[in-house]
Amino acid sequence: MKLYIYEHCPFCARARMIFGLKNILVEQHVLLSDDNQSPISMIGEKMVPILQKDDGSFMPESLDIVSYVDNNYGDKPILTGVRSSKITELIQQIQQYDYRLECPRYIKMNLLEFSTQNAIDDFVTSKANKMDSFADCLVQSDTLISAVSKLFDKLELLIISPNACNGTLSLDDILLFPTLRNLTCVKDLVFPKKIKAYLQQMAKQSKVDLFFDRAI
Ligand SMILES: N[C@@H](CCC(=O)N[C@@H](CS)C(=O)NCC(=O)O)C(=O)O
Repeated sequence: MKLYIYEHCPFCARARMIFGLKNILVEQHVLLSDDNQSPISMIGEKMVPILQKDDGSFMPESLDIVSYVDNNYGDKPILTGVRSSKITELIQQIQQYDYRLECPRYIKMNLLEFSTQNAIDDFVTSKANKMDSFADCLVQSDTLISAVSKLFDKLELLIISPNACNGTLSLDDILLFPTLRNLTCVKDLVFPKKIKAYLQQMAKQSKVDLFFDRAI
């Protein structure tokens, strides 16, 4: 199987996780951010992740990919744990702030999808009407970091184990880890102890890298 992704894409991280967690080999291919043609030729629109199955057909939508792999590969499904509405709520609250912290940083981190100037320009243009300018977002960093930190204090109390946020792997891990992982690109954001241990353990288990080493 082959997975088409962007390195920064949290939806792609969801799909990557299930392969890593189940120890299933998948070839990962990073598309350039301005490559419209490849995804359109596969699924009819510009969107990643895209899974190319063994039979050559293409599957979009991160959660469909997760469910397909979990139910059809390996001994048995692993996302069996019960979900927590408190985790869902906190993810939604973090997502009010994270995009503005991350987007201006992504383009400076030598990610493969941004390896040409045109790919960077295309990304910046695509966000221009949807959010504050990247320069304005960077100015807001301290305020945004402070808001995320307050939510981290609440999340810290909810993490039951570094191996699975609710104690047993569940869809919550597939949703929570990518959200936290992307925030590791923010240098001045402090991760409380349990959240950091969760990030590090989940990165190891799922084989999805963190951004601490290139945080800005
Ligand atoms: N519902 C989709 C959302 C995927 C998505 O929004 N991917 C973004 C990248 S993070 C994308 O491909 N956007 C189109 C673009 O980059 O132009 C999923 O869960 O897979």
